[in-house]
Amino acid sequence: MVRVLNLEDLKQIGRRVGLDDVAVTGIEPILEARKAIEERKALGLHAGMTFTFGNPGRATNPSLLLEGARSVVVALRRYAPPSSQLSDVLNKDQISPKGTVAAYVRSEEYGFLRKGLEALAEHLNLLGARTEIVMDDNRLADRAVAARAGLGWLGRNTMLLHPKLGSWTVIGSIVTDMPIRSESDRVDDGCGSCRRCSEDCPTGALDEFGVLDANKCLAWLLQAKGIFPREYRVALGDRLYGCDDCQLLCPINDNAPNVPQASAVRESHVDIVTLLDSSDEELMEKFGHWYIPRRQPSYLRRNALVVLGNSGNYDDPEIDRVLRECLNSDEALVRSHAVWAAFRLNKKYLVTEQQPASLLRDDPEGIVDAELQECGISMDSGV
Ligand code: B12
Repeated sequence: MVRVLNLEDLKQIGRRVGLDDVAVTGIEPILEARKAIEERKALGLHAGMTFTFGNPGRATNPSLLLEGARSVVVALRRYAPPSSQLSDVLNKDQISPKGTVAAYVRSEEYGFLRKGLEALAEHLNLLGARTEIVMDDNRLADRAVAARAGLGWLGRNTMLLHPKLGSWTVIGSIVTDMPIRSESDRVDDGCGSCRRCSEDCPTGALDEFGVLDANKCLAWLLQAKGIFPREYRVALGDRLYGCDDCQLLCPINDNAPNVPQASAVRESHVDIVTLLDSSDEELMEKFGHWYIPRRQPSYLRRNALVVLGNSGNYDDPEIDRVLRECLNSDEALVRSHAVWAAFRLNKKYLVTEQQPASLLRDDPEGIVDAELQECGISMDSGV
């Protein structure tokens, strides 16, 4: 016979193991969420992403995650918002270009969340319950289940907004066969008429309430395959991984309590020249915990070159050296973005000094040629 825990017990245990809030919901399918995912997919707003879009029916049906499932325990873990933006900490004339990393990957947040969920699941296991942990993967729409459990509302910026803790949180769940009673109600919308996130989004990806157009979302474009879309390269600014803009000015975060500095803090700003000088192995060792398309390090270089192009850094000889090397890269993806970066930094000479045959080699999709044309660079005349 399984002994049953109540929600207050779970919240208390959660706090001890690093989970800032815990709530419980049932295992019934989340029909509104399924509808939302399917509608957005039909409209192409998912921009080819898989994740929960791969199988919306499964991702919104927690009962499929564990045989005999009765409850879902959903937990939030807070992380520290970015304490400074790159522009606040750098004097561009003095310091080599840096790329900004989103706050949620500046520390081991998903690792801490998983540890907390494992510790909480252990309590349930000791009472005889079976458990399945799920977080940030394709099997469950984390925000939808958290909203149904009463951990917050789904905001205009699509984030789960906790009325006290705000949005700088990551979400994970434990599906269990233990029946847990929960009186938590859904939290009412607190965004009201506020449109800050829509106005602040650098690419206008959040025009409609609670709907993200991933075709325009910089966080997604940094993770998507192919060339970085030309129309969003300038808007990318110095973002190298992720984008925090839709949370940065969200008023719900103004009153959130401070988060103690996490241990195992990682770099918040990555040196772009060092990145571009690194081998494939070094890049994967350092950034392998990021979502990198096809696990190909050339995508890190692609993104770094857009950041470099936006750096406004004209005089440093190191920039010329690294751009020359990228223009000689074996990868057309790297060469084409190096063309753009050189053009944007007013360094066309770096391109025109190249041998056309070398620049245009091994480029089945013609992306280098297309980039040269877009930049108005003719390799024959050098103009
Ligand atoms: C794919 C994905 C992305 C994509 C697309 C994001 C998106 N908005 O869809 C990209 C790469 C752009 C991305 C970016 C980010 N992500 Co992300 N991402 C995911 C992932 C894997 C799936 C999200 C998803 O299902 N999208 C589909 C769309 C349609 O879902 P949605 O916008 O949330 O809409 C839901 C609601 O509208 C709901 N719904 C509609 N009507 C109703 C009605 C009711 C009653 C209910 C209950 C629900 C409901 O249904 C939809 C499906 O759940 C989740 C992890 C997971 N497995 O859930 C993390 C997740 C959403 N990401 C997260 C984070 C931290 C981020 C970033 C902040 C990272 C960064 N700094 O760059 C940004 C934020 C950008 C943003 N505004 O979303 C966190 C969010 C935590 C939170 N507090 O909200 C998650 C939950 C990961 C985690 N486990 O912590 N992400």
